[in-house]
Amino acid sequence: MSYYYLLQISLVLVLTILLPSYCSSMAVEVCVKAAVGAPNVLGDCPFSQRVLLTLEEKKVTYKMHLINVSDKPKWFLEVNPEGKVPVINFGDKWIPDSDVIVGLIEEKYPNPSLIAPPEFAPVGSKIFPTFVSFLKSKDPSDGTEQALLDELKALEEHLKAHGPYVNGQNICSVDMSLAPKLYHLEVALGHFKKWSVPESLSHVCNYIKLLFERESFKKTKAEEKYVIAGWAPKVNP
Ligand SMILES: N[C@@H](CCC(=O)N[C@@H](CS)C(=O)NCC(=O)O)C(=O)O
Repeated sequence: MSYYYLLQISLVLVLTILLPSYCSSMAVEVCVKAAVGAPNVLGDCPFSQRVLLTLEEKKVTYKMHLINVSDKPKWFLEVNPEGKVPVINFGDKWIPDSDVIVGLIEEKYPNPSLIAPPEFAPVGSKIFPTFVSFLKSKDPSDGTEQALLDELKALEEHLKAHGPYVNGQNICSVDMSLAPKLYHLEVALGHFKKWSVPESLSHVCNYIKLLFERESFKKTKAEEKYVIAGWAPKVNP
């Protein structure tokens, strides 16, 4: 066997087997929020959980950095001057914004696909802001509760027609975004207002149950006490 033949074989081996397996073994790194008052515990950021959920559902190996957002480490601010979590690193630079991040995860790890039809992208998108207004409201007659109920009813109608998930039988990117927000809604409104999603919205209740039962969700959620601690200063400033 000639020297050049051996060299060629080695090159092919490196390019087709060793290099790809080395690259795929390099874990994706992701910075997420640490719990309020517990910097070594996963915190209550719904945007961070959305990214973690997406990685979990796609079975991507990742290394998590917990960031104490009230005392951000110097290295974190150097790589991400805006200082918000989540940020992700696929091997070269840190990328912020959960919308951008989940789009990139989908591109790099297309299986299983979490892509939803574009017309489903806005489903449930006003639930989080209406929940926050209702949570902060001190005036029971200011319409914030009704505004939230209207958004939940719209989700109910969507799920009735297309459920059990937003895009049918399989979970999709819209569910990844909504699940952590519905968790905050349940925990914070339950705690601060003794309020819960009406049982008459049966498709929404079933949807919430399905989402919260998923292993990916259980693994990436913040403990209830940290969700409450996170909202407390906003509810009673
Ligand atoms: N639009 C951003 C929002 C991210 C965001 O607001 N993160 C919060 C935590 S939930 C944060 O980093 N807060 C700390 C700060 O703003 O200093 C996304 O979707 O990633």
